[in-house]
Amino acid sequence: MENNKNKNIVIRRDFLKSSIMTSIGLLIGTNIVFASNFPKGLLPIGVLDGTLPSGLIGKSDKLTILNDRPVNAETPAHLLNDDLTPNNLFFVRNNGLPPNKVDVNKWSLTFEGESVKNKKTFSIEDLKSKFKHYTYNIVLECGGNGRSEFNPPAKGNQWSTGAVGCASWTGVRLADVLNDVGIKSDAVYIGYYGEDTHLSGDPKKEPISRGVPISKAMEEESLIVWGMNGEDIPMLNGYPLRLIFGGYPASCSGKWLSNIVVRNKVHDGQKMIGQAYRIPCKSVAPGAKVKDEDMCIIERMPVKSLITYPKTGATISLNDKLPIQGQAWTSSDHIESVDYSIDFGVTWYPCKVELSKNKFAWQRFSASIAFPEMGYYEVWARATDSEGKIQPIILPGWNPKGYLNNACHRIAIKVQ
Ligand SMILES: Nc1nc2c(c(=O)[nH]1)N[C@H]1C(S)=C(S)[C@@H](COP(=O)(O)O)O[C@H]1N2
Ligand SMILES: [Mo]
Repeated sequence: MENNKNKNIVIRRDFLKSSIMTSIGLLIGTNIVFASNFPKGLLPIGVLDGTLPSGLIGKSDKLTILNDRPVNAETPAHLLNDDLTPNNLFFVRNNGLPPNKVDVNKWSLTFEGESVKNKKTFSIEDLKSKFKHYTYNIVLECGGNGRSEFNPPAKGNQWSTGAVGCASWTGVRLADVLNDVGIKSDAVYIGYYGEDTHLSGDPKKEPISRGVPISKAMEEESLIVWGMNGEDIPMLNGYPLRLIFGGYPASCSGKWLSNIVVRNKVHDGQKMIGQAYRIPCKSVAPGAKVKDEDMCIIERMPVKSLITYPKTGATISLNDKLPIQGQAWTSSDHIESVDYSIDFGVTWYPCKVELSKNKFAWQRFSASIAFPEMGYYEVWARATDSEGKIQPIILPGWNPKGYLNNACHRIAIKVQ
């Protein structure tokens, strides 16, 4: 049965491949320029859309809701055009249920674990008064962003491109606080605990408790923050206190932060072990089953970009040039260049790329595009970072849980 089903899908794909250009062309009412350049298995995106209404506290109804228990909502690409993503548009990825009531004055953060010299607790006021404040613009991107493109599909939230945002975060350096607490020389990892509760309602179960290597914790951009874009952090994004680690999967950036453990081994909290937030240590064939011991923790996130203007599906006159804008980001020092293509990746032209305020912020790119004739086009963008790493055009390394899809973003344009 299963086999037959797969066979049908294959047959259907071939059928689609042969007739797709005509039928999609009819559907969008135009011809598809450069159709002969379509990579195998790539379908035009001009016919896809679907944003749902929303009821998220403090969040815009323009977010796309993937799940409401726990809450998971992403930002459509054209709403990520700002250098700083507004708080009400910033994506939400919850693994459990946010705390019911938060009293900022009673909130505390405790440092403990086998590699602290002495257990120590701070109020938010202590953190604010004892340590120097820093503000950095930092991108948070869920490790599963782009999962919806995996084939065979990966279970979990079917994020398209919007489990990402860049905000200005204000707080103190984690390193300053760790140095004040005093850590032993055998410390290798930190782990976080938050005040959210497990979906089951069982208070003994953690929804998530992840962390980072001590070297990452000690970086200057690694923060404990209370401010987001000059305001309190929204409830759904971790009010009143959270961690921020630039360039790592956002799952490391613990929300509703109440405890930090300093570990003498890799932290083994909820979703650090098994297959969660891990990829095969060595690449595998699509659909492969991988043993837990052959899965490695995701650390640095790959280079990526999004076209944030115009919105996919835009129409333009052949006499006009199309201005495009977008954001690109990396876990290396900075974005070196961004190129665009309007012929399905055959030829590429450079975009203008702005400098960022600090490492781990995203960088704006722009270009002005002239089209050769009327018809359906796709604009693709491809970023290269300061380590020379380039985005792949299609889904890179399939992995069982659907992480790290940094394939080029593309938008549909109709020229008439
Ligand atoms: N306490 C706690 N921290 C958490 C989570 C969570 O469910 N609980 N989700 C993590 C994951 S998987 C991601 S992608 C980011 C999402 O941050 P955001 O909701 O502010 O966008 O928070 C991380 N920190
Ligand atoms: Mo995530």
